[in-house]
Amino acid sequence: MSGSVVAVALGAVATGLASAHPMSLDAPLRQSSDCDSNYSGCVPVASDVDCAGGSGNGPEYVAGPITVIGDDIYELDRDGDGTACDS
Ligand SMILES: [Ca+2]
Repeated sequence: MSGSVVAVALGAVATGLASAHPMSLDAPLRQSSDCDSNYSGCVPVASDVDCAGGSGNGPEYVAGPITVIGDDIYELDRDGDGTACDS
């Protein structure tokens, strides 16, 4: 139970940051409206993305493993080894 509480709290923080900062900062997010440039492969651009099959609450999900090539803005790489959704 405490794990899901932490996940919800992290999601709330991420949502707050996303709404406080428009996407037109200097982050390279304008290449496509479909895939997030912080990850190899195609991670959706959404208010939050979680690993498919995990305990995340979405609204978008992605199946790993995925390599983090920028900032892990969706906190998909929980163990910090550079590969997201690998466990
Ligand atoms: Ca990892």
